[in-house]
Amino acid sequence: MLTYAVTALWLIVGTAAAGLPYVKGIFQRKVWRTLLLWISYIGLALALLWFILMISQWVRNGWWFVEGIAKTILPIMLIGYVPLVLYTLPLLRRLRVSTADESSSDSMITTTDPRLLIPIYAAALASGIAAFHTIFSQPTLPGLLETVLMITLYLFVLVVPSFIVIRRYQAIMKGTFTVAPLWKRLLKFALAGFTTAIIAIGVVAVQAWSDFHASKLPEASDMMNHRWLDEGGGTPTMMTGHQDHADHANMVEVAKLTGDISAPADIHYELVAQKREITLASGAKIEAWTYNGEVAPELRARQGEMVEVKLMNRDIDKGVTIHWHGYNVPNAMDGVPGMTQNVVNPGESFTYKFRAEQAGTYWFHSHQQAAEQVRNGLFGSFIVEPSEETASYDEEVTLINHNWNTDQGEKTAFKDQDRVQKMQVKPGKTVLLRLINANNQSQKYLLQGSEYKITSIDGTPILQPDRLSDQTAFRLAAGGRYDVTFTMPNHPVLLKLGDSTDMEGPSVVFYGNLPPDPISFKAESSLFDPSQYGKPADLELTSVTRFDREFRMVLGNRLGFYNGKMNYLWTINGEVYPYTPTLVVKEGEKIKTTFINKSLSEHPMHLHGHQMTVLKKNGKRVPTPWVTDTLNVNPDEMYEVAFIADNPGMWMDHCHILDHAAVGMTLHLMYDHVMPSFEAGVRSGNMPE
Ligand SMILES: [Cu+2]
Repeated sequence: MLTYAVTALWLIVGTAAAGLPYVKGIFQRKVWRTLLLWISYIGLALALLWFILMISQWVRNGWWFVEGIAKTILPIMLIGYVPLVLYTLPLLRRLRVSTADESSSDSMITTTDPRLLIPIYAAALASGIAAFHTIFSQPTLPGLLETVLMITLYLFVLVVPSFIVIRRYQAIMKGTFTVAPLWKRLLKFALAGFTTAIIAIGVVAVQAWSDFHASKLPEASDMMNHRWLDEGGGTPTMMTGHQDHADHANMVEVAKLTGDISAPADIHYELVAQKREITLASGAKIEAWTYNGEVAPELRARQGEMVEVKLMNRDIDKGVTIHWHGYNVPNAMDGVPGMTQNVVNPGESFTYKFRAEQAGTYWFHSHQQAAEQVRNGLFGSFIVEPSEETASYDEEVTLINHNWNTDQGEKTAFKDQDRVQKMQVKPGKTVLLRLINANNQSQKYLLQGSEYKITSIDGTPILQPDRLSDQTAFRLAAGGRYDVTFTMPNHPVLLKLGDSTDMEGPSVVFYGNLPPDPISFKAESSLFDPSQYGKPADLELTSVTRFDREFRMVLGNRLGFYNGKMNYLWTINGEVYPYTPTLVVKEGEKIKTTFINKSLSEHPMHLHGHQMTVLKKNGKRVPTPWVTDTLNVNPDEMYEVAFIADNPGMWMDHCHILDHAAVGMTLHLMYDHVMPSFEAGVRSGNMPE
């Protein structure tokens, strides 16, 4: 907003200044020049404010939030503003107090001085560029080439107005200048503005044209970016120097990374992907894509069991897979088409088999064209009971929420329940709620009528969880899970999705004898913060002082093309997949990743096959590090997380707002001794994003 206002101000100043030599009358001149000077002061003050805001963001959030702007926009702003301060403002000040004969040629020379006018146009254009880039295209990790190119294009656009100003000045100096009638002057001015705009549009169009062509996805790819292998500053890997790493011994293919599945299955499920019309509790209908014709079927296993799930595809045209979200299965069972398997087309099947090592609340979903398929319903819950029954609960409820496209518009529901659900629970009983957010954005939950505890985050138990008051709301990342327990009191307990003031969201009423009517919610007074909750767990990664590799993922946004379509792009390190870097690690290493969100949206960052331990938030150590597989990173936030590279393979690391991943907000983690087995793209029909 600030930069847009500054741009507008300089355009006004520029227009008014161009008319300076033609103002008639001593009084009018005085007013005109005074106004000009003051508007210029305001413009300069606002530009200064922009600069101060940038510095303060640097101080508050860190260098990575301003690095792109500082390297590209700041030089342009300086080119625009330094001459303005050095020449234009002193000239304007002198003009205002000038007592010279107003009709003299001296005055004419001063008011048409290029040093008066060109810096104003330069400031206007610089501010305009700053405004555009702040919202539509934040530069991220720019190279010297990008900076030089931007400055060159900027100077190029300034050529036309500068040329006109200089020519008029030369005519005056030579004495060949004549004052043309007003309409002629206005026409000339408009023409000059028009030409400048055409040149600016031309520059943007040429860039867009080349972006459009460069954005087309390859027909086939092994999903690695061989031109940007990021080794995180660690020791050389087998992939260093981009050598053909297949030459080495001890290489292993993704398809072979199944883990030991020779033992017979302890539990077997069959899931048939199929289209089915589903009716929500409210009567709204969905043309759903389902597993087994159900909304969010639940698969259960006991820790230690060998789980076998046969996936069949009846009629999902583009094919399906199953990805076990948050579950660290061996790579070949991860369900990413084109990376860990081929997509399961109609009439085909694929059997997943893995040992259920982790207990807790998880979910599964298709990873083929995930933005569309998950939205349409290809997901379910996956619950693993601990091998040793330590459960301290009597009742257990899985609540998986999703946003449906129905014939009556968008509806949020727990499974197919988009209204109030009522559940009877005997007072004194302990209730475990397994909450899973299968929605495409973070969600707020309110539990009122009882104190409660959050006993587990993303499947990992919290050590000695504190009691939370029923005025505390909590928020789950897209794809995240919390286990919540409470003891049933003598009065009803209410759970609600969404804001307390909005009664639209689905809710659950737990009651002993009679359900209350009507139900109401109080506004919450605080929001749960996992970074200071319970007792700090004794986690291996919290005491590590030196990591083997450190990666940086700067999350940004820019307007651009993805696969030939104009989109608002969500970028990692300034790029969209397949141009995002491939992170390379060696088995056994300890890895740190820093997420820096300088974009305008939250991004739930999800790493496949590993759990991340959150170490720092905004540069400060968190009091209670916690383990997660889906970390919501809000705008202006910075998190440091760590993981152990203990699950060889190729793994996706992406934003779980699946629409963001679909336009490129994804990259891949590659173990250096692993070779791809599959290909993605239209040739194979494997569409993982
Ligand atoms: Cu995102």
